[in-house]
Amino acid sequence: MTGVRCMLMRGGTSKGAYFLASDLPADPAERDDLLLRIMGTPDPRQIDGIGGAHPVTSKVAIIARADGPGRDVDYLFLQLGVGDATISDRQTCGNLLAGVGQFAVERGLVPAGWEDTSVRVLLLNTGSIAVTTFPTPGGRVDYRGTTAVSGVPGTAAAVELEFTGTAGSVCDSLLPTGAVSDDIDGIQVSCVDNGMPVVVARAADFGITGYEPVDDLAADTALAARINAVRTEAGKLMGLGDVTALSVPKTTLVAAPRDGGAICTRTFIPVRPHPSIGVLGGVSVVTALLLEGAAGSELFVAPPDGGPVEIEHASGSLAVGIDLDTTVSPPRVTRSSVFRTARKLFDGTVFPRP
Ligand code: NQM
Repeated sequence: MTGVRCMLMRGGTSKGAYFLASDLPADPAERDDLLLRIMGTPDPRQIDGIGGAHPVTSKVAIIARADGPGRDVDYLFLQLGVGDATISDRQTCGNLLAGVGQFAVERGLVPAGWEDTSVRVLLLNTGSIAVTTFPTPGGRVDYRGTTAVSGVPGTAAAVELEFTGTAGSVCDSLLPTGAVSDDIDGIQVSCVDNGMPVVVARAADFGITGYEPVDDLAADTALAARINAVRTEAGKLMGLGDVTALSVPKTTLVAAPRDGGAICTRTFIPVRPHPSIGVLGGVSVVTALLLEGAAGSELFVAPPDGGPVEIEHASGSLAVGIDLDTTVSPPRVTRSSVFRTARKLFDGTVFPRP
């Protein structure tokens, strides 16, 4: 039986299989079929593959040496379904991005610096560039460190991710419906794409407080149906067409912060509750809430010192550094950054289901 070289990594609060593009078939249909069999999709438990039975652990990163100027590597992200045989390149993933630089160094695509290494990454799904910086003492990747990430036990080495040019990277523009807010089925929503297409709405408008534990939300099938109806309609307004089989847009329901952050969130990917919040998903939510008149913007408490925006979520909080262009009205997020951690879990050969 033929195996495929693969590294399993935790990136931020997600986990995925990382491959060199050259270790996979060049034909996308052949590649996708192979990846579904590697991850164990379709099966709610992914029992015959290495997927973790949740969208945040059913992810693939494919990395290649840069195929053009201005960056070091190219990163293609694929979101695999769990119970459904779907595979989509219509979104990127900022969490798996947290392991891309280290993977590139470990596979010899990029030389390591003596203390830190910065890798310029082209996000092939969206066309934007991110810079990832991580420790490489003595020229070797060191995953150990003291940085904690909500939703991940223990601590590990900090990975800084910096994003530019994310506005409208999946849809055509930052506000793909052309408006700061829209009405869908009597619910005020704001549809934004600052690296991830997200529908933002008030939790109260969906009949929840926005502080519920993830398990309660996961058991609420009426809520899932409501979210699905709204996001399907939003997908059309956002120019994404029929999003039934797509993982975007995500939905984030917001409530007033209650742990000292700027906003409290519960996110659905696309209808299953996220244990925390995605990286670019978080950037897009903050961007929406900075717009006057956006759904839930009145609940947003801006940090007093212009420091990072703390997004409260179901397992803690995510701090997002935001650079604002205040010369335009409303202000625009021009650059964003987050700290994550990542860890190599295994490096070896994976054997796909026949
Ligand atoms: O928004 C989950 C995750 C993500 C995506 C999702 C992400 C991002 O937590 O950049 O990281 O929204 O499906 O990995």
